[in-house]
Amino acid sequence: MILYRQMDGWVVSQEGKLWPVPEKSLDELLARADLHEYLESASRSGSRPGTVDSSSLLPPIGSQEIWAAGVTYFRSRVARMEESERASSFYDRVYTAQRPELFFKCLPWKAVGPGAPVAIRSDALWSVPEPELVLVINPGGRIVGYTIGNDMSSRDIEGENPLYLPQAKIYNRSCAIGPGILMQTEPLPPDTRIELSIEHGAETAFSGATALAEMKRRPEELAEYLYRDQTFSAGAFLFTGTGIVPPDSFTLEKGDRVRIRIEGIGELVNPVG
Ligand code: DO4
Ligand code: MG
Repeated sequence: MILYRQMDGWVVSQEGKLWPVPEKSLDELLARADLHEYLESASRSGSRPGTVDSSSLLPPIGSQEIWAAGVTYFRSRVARMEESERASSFYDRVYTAQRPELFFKCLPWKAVGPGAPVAIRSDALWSVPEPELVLVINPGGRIVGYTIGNDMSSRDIEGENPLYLPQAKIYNRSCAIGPGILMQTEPLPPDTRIELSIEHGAETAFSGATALAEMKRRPEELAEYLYRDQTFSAGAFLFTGTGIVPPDSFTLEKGDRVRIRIEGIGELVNPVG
């Protein structure tokens, strides 16, 4: 059961059928204690044959803040230790520490949806997309769904000094989410694949894949740390970190196309504008 946000409202898609959700916002939905039962039973009885118009989807979010976890995969630890020679031990230490790295990524209305351009910082020389599983968490701290995210990053700025992380991560159109939210509370299977491909004209400039089993931390653990001593009255979105980093010789260019697939959720495609 996938929840999409179309121009004219929210819709549940299940087994080739669509059910227009009467609630106007994700905030209202995430506030429901019976969310999954409600969507399941209402959509089963009221849905009609149809598919979503994937050319006009909006970012599937309401007023939830977007946060991110970092260095949760070995590949991310290695890449960051390489790019930040003077501060490399920070990344090694956070990878093995009990407390995860969590950082603020984006206000919800700044995230772009499927098909909308993501951007490269004008003062960055080395940029990459970060393909990540994103947890959708309700106000009570429970994971109620999963979507796909692109945590665009400027590697040279972060590598120069870890204190520049917010500038490397937070700028206009640096965050993409979508296409929809897989509504389920059960954990995703560990062999769930995450795939990234970057198209440069007619060529594939980079492609890579990982599996959720490679993630060092459990999604529930990340959600628990995020909600520790912090209230999210509308719920929150939490990126879970990247396990795919292109080689150091690669930098994203305007006109490239970033394609991220997560099994069971779908595909998020964004041009680089
Ligand atoms: O430590 C900096 C950010 C890490 C990150 O965004 C990731 O591992 O995905
Ligand atoms: Mg990231």
